[in-house]
Order: sequence, then C-alpha cells, then structure tokens
Amino acid sequence: MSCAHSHISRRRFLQAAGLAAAAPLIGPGVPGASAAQAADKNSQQYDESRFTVCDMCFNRCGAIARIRGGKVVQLDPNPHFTKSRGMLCGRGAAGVAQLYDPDRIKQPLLRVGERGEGKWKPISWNEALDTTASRLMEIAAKYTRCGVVFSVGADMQTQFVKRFAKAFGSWSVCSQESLCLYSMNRSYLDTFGENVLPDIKNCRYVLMPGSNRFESLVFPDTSDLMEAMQNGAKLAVVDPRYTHSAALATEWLQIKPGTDMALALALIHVILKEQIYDAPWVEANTFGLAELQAHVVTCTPEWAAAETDIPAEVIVRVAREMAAAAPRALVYPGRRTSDYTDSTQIRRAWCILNGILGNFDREGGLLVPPALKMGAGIPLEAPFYEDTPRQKLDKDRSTFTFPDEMAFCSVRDAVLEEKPHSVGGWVVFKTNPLQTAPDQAKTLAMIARLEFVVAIDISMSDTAFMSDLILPAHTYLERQDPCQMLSGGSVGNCVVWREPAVPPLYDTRNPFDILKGLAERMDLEKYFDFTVEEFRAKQLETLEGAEQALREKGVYHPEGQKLTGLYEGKNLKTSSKKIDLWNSRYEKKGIDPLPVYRRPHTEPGLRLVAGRTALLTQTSSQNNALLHELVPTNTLHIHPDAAGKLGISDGDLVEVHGNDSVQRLKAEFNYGIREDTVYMHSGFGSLSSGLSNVYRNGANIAALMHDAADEISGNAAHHESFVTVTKVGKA
Ligand SMILES: Nc1nc2c(c(=O)[nH]1)N[C@H]1C(S)=C(S)[C@@H](COP(=O)(O)OP(=O)(O)OC[C@H]3O[C@@H](n4cnc5c(=O)[nH]c(N)nc54)[C@H](O)[C@@H]3O)O[C@H]1N2
Ligand SMILES: Nc1nc2c(c(=O)[nH]1)N[C@H]1C(S)=C(S)[C@@H](COP(=O)(O)OP(=O)(O)OC[C@H]3O[C@@H](n4cnc5c(=O)[nH]c(N)nc54)[C@H](O)[C@@H]3O)O[C@H]1N2
Ligand code: SF4
Ligand SMILES: [Mo]
Repeated sequence: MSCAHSHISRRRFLQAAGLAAAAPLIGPGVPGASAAQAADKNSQQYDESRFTVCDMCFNRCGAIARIRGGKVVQLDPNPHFTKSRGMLCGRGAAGVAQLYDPDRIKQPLLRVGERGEGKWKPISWNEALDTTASRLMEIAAKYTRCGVVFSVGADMQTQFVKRFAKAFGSWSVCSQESLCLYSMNRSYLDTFGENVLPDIKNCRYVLMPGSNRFESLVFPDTSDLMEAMQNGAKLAVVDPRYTHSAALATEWLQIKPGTDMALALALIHVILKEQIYDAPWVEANTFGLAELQAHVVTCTPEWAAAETDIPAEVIVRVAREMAAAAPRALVYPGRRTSDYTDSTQIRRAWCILNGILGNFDREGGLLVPPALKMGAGIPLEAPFYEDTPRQKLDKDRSTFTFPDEMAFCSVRDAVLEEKPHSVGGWVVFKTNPLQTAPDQAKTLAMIARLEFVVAIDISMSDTAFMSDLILPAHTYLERQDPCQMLSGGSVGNCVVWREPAVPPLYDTRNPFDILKGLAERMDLEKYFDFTVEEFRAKQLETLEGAEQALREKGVYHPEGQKLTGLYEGKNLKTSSKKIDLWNSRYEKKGIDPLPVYRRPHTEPGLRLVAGRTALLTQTSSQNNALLHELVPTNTLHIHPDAAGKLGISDGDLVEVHGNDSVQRLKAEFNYGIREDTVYMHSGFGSLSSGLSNVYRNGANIAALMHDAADEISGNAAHHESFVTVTKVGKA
C-alpha cells in the first residue's frame, strides 16, 4: 500500500486536473477544516485540509483532502480512522483523479442516436428531470409501479434511492450485493442467525478460501492480518491462483476450482474423528452434531484429496493445526470467494467448520459487533398503491430471497420472460451491471426490452452508455452525504458522514437533490421534504458526542465497545436457536440440511475466474488516470504448460472465446495458476467510448462469463464460466 503518486503519475494527474474548471477557494471557518488541518504536519503547503471519506471502494476509509488554489491536490489518510488503522490505499490516494477525470459526465445527457451509438444531446436539469419523471409515470401506468426496476450500488446515499423506490411504489429493487456476497450472507444467517465479522487481530490461525485480503482490501481485516501474522498467526490461503495473499501466507493450498466443499467436509471429518474439538462447547452451542458426524464419515482426507488436488496429509495437518489454535482459529468468511451454483452450500460447509472450531462470539473468532444507537433518520411511511402486483419479480427464482432486495440475475430473467409481470423502466444508480453481472449479452438483451433506462453516474460506464438518459452526479469529494455506520470485526462499529471537500465541478448534482427534484415532479415531494443535514441530525439524535467527533476527527468511534460474549446464554436467530450445523428450515424446503458435495460442472476449455488487484476497484476505477498508469490493461493469466499446448508464447495476442463472445488481449505466463484455469482483471474492454482509457483496451470479462446463479440465494455464479483460447499473433 502506498499513498505516494509516482513522478509520472503526478504529472499526468496535474494535466487531467488542468482540464477541470477552476473551482473557487474554500474559505476558512468551514466545520472540520481546522481539525483536519491540525492533523497535518505540513499544513503550510495547503490552503485548506478537510475531512472526507474515501469512496474509491465500499470500505469508506477516513481521509483528509488537501486543498490548494481551490483544488484537491492530495488525499491523505485520517489518522483517527481506526477501522483502516489510519491508512489509505493506492486507490484511495488516486481519488483526486476521479474528481478531475476529463471523461466525467458534465451535464445531463439525452440519447439521440440508437442505444449504444454514443450520440448524446446535452440538456438542462429541468428537462432531464421532467423527462425522467414523465417516462417513469408512463411506465407505472402501463406496467404498474413495480414495472420500474431500481438497481443501486454501494453508497452512503443508496438509502435515499431505496426510499425513492418505496415512495414511488416499486419493490423491484436490486443491488450489487447479489453480484457479491448474497450467498455468504445467506450461509451465515442460516448457520449463526447473523452476518459475522472476523476478529483477525486476535486470531492465531486463519484459513482463507478464495479471498485475497492482501489485494482485495477490506479493513480492518487486511491490516489486522498483517499484524496478526507479525505476531505469529498462521495464514493458509486456498485459491487456484498464487495471489499476493497466497505469496505472503504461511501456506498456499492450490485447490481445484469448485471443490471447496470437499475440503471443508474433510477438515470437519478429521476434527470430529480425532475428537480434537471443544466437545462441551460444541455440544452446548450447536445443533445437529450427531447428524454431522454421520454425514462426514465418508469425507476422508483421501477422498477430498482426489477432489481438490490438495494432498491428504496436508488436509490432516491443517485440521489439527486449526483445532489446536481454536477457538482463535477461523475460516475467513470471504465475500464472494467461490461463486458457483451451490455457493450457499459451499459456504455452509465453511460455516459448519467455524461452528466446530467453537469460535463464534469469542476473541479471535467470528463476531457480531452490536449496532451503535444511530437513528434511521427521517422515517418514511410508504404509500400503498392498489395495483401493486402480488408476486415479486424474483418469486421462485431462488430458494430463499431477501425481503428488501432481489438478486440481479433473477430480475434480469424476469424482465426477459415478462414473468410474473412486465417491466418497462430501469433506474440505475452507481452500479454497472453491464460489466459486473455475468453474461453481458443477456444484460444487453434485458436493456433492449426496456422502454426507458436512466443512469445516475459520474462517468460513462457501459451501463450509462447503453441508457437513454444520464444524470451526472457529484463525486464524493464534492458532495454532502448522510451518516453511515461502518462495521469492522476487531474494531467494532464507527460512524462517518461526508462534507464536500470542494465545490462541485460542472453541471452535476447531489443524488439527493436529483431524487428530490424527481419527487417534486411526481407528487412525492412529502417523502423528500427535508435536507441531508436535517436527515443527519435525526440520525445522530440518539448518539451522544457523535456530531462533535465527526466535526473534530472526521469519524465517531466510541471506545470500549464490547465485542465478545454477547450471545452467551442467549438464543440465536436460527431454527434451532443454536448454531445450525443441521438446518431444519432447509429440510422443510426440500434442500440438503447438511451440505452435500457436488462435483463441479465442467466444460471443454479452461475455467475463467475473476478476482482483483490492489490498484483497481471492480469496474469503476479503470478510467482513473493515476491508476491507469499503474494498471494500463488486462492480460490473460495462463499457465505456461496450458499455453504451450495451444502454441501460445508469453505476450502473444490471443482470442478468448466464451459465452458466444470473443475478446482479444495479451497472454501473460503465470506459473502460479492451475493449468485448467485462466484469469484476467475485470473492467477493461468497455463498450463505452466515453471511457478513453479502457475503450477498445483489453478484454471484457463480463462478456465471456456464463449466466449462472446460486440456487439458494440467487447470487451470481461468476466462476461457472469456461473459455477456449486461440493465438492471434506473436508478441
Ligand atoms: N483492491 C481492491 N479491493 C477490493 C475490491 C476491489 O475491487 N479492489 N473490491 C471489494 C469488494 S466489493 C469485495 S466483495 C472484496 C472481494 O474480495 P474477495 O472475497 O477476497 O474476492 P476476490 O478478490 O475477488 O477473490 C476471489 C478469489 O477466489 C479465487 N477462486 C476462484 N474460484 C475458486 C474456488 O473454487 N475456490 C477457491 N478457494 N478460490 C477460488 C480467485 O482466484 C480469486 O483469487 O474485495 C473488496 N476489496
Ligand atoms: N467480472 C467481475 N464481475 C464482478 C466482480 C468481479 O470481480 N469481476 N465483482 C463482484 C462484486 S464483489 C461486486 S461488489 C460487484 C460490484 O459491481 P458494481 O456495483 O457494478 O461496481 P463497480 O464496477 O465499481 O461500478 C460502480 C459504478 O458506479 C459509478 N460511480 C463511481 N463513483 C460514483 C459516484 O460517486 N456516484 C455515482 N452516482 N456513481 C459512481 C462508476 O462509474 C460505475 O459505473 O461486481 C461483481 N461482479
Ligand atoms: S480500501 Fe482504499 S479505496 Fe477502499 S475506501 Fe479504503 S482507501 Fe479508499
Ligand atoms: Mo463485492
């Protein structure tokens, strides 16, 4: 991790910044400014320093914006932000180039050519909001209000978009979470009754299947992991690829993709057979131990070795080491890890192993930091609309659905099938399903069915590019945001808010004002008759000292939160009221109450897996001038032996065929990837000509990925994709 811009990057960044309109200088006396200034040793170099919250990814690390001549010239970490241990990553430091990206959308744009032709007419906000309001009302009249789908990304204002959807009367809402951690959440809720966070700082043994914490940064986990390892903790990374996390781990288990459940069941087998678990604790706190014991009898290390390609003696040793370190041993919950059609069951197997390790609610184990007493803001009494369809779009499309949100893949199918009802409109806020949902062709087909698509974005993402109207939003450095509670395993919960670091550039708006403008045009103004400041005041009403801390330190993080022993003697929110090793709710639904191993589906060719690099965020930072210099394109990571069989040399231009799409990029030899697996960074090869740095640059992984989803949760199954590779030209 580094906060420093390279010499070249800095020069290029300043060029980019020079294209931006000059913003007036922020005067002194702005709340937060002097406190942020005080946190800076070299404050004389800047006119102003202001607290902000990084938005380059969902971690929302505390940051300080350094302002000179009315421009943000540098972003530094906020030392008070305990969750990231006072650090800002490379992407965080590059946030300035997001603000001054010359490709930003600068005013509302109305499509004038065919969809995807890239012909736009700049229009006024008045016209943009009038058009959006009237088109949404037309669609509501034709298809009911649920005939407008809302897709929302991770943002402090997502709650306002969901509020708008409720007031408007649509429950057809989905978010990026069904492309990310739905199956993880499902499995933990169905085992522990809660979403959990790991206390890595105090852990002695971390088994990390399919997560890459030293590249896919999650705080405090990433920094805690470094610290715990410095203090002697062991890290075993389970991944088909030799990631940076694998490189820094105590050991790397190079698993065959899709076989994690076999490994989990075998580890449980060893621990139960050798009786190296805390029997009184497990018997008192779990449900279904006898059934589990019977279930894993045949799941021997030798059996698992044949499935996973991890030697039996390694499985036995890891099981013993974990058991010895328990309860300060855990299987890292991950977020997306293995995305297959049985993801929830794969993760259930890992949950059960955590249950047997006896780490729930204990130091060095899995925690559920109790929520701070932050208020929900200004309550909404949602109106009732008589014509609301009785069946939701995701009905029967996965075994379990979440009450407030639908899975994107389910919604996409519903739109295409027009079942259980038709859909005509799509409001997309800060998410880019055209590049983050598998099977881009299917998402394009969905869009072709829709009468009106409106995107609220800062740049011309592929999804914005394919829409009918684009409403340009402020970046995080320009906007005021409500408060948000952030959770971190070992540090408990904290609260952040956001104030503008500089006045907004161009004719962009705060999403809250966009929604308010729409509400006013749709007879919904009473649901938005407040300001962001008033909303925040309500949120903080019950949190004594929070406002002062936010102004003085940029974060509210109360000391002395009790994080362990919260569930002792209490019922869990599971069917058995204990840790559900065996899940009776599953049995009633006709699904396996204990996870049953299913050999992964394979197809001819190579399995394509997705993952991350420390210097990019999904698809949203690739056009960032600073990060683009560091990661200028994507390459196909392929094992030299696999490449050799195809006549491919290192650096050759290759064609990757998958899901009826063909993508071109350079091959990169990688001895650390399995021979049957290939990898590329996501977010390149955009359809959008409005992203100069990635348009026609590299390959688009979403186009190659097959349409597949987890059967229980509906989470996208990104790793169920196979491709063939052919050589095009010499390096
Ligand atoms: N720098 C950076 N940090 C980020 C993000 C980012 O975009 N950039 N995004 C954030 C977000 S939203 C999230 S959800 C997290 C994601 O963080 P993680 O949950 O750590 O997910 P990935 O980094 O995508 O890593 C998934 C890994 O699973 C491996 N894998 C594929 N198939 C299998 C399999 O069958 N078994 C096993 N064991 N492994 C498999 C892949 O090779 C890949 O390395 O990262 C967060 N942090
Ligand atoms: N191929 C592939 N697919 C994946 C993943 C992967 O690694 N590879 N990861 C999966 C995971 S874990 C996740 S969480 C999802 C994430 O999927 P998405 O939610 O689609 O996330 P991003 O790709 O970051 O796209 C965010 C969008 O928000 C826009 N944006 C950025 N900042 C702002 C802002 O301040 N305001 C507004 N209004 N818009 C803004 C960006 O321009 C971009 O269009 O993708 C999933 N899908
Ligand atoms: S991890 Fe990096 S990109 Fe994400 S919020 Fe923190 S500093 Fe920003
Ligand atoms: Mo994610």
